[in-house]
Amino acid sequence: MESLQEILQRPLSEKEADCVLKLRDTNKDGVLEKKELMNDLRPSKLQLTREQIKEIFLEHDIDGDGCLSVSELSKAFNFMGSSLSFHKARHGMALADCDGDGLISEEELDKLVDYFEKTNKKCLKRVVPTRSV
Ligand SMILES: [Ca+2]
Ligand SMILES: [Ca+2]
Repeated sequence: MESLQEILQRPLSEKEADCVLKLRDTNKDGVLEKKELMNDLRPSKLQLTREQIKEIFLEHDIDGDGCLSVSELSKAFNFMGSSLSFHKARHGMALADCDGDGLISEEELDKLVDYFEKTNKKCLKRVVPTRSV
């Protein structure tokens, strides 16, 4: 699985470019300025609004069925810099999938955003982030 750093080393697909723009374009004018590119994007410093998190999840609906599968979730977590993204995707799925169909629909997405925010806060509490491979 690729990290954001690895993704940025190759040409981006249009979806990925949109996502990067969303993460980087802090003043939302659709143009990436040098100082925006220089922002530290480590997860603990990512200040995403709920709407942004939602949009990023929705943009990872790779097969376009309007729902997020575990593998799509895991890519989204990975994109937002989460470690253990697959584990978190499965955990988030278990928490947010109310009807148990194994997919996150748009109505279920709110719970997933809650989960993402919770796991991100946990990261913040850690004084020294551990990097496990
Ligand atoms: Ca999908
Ligand atoms: Ca569901």
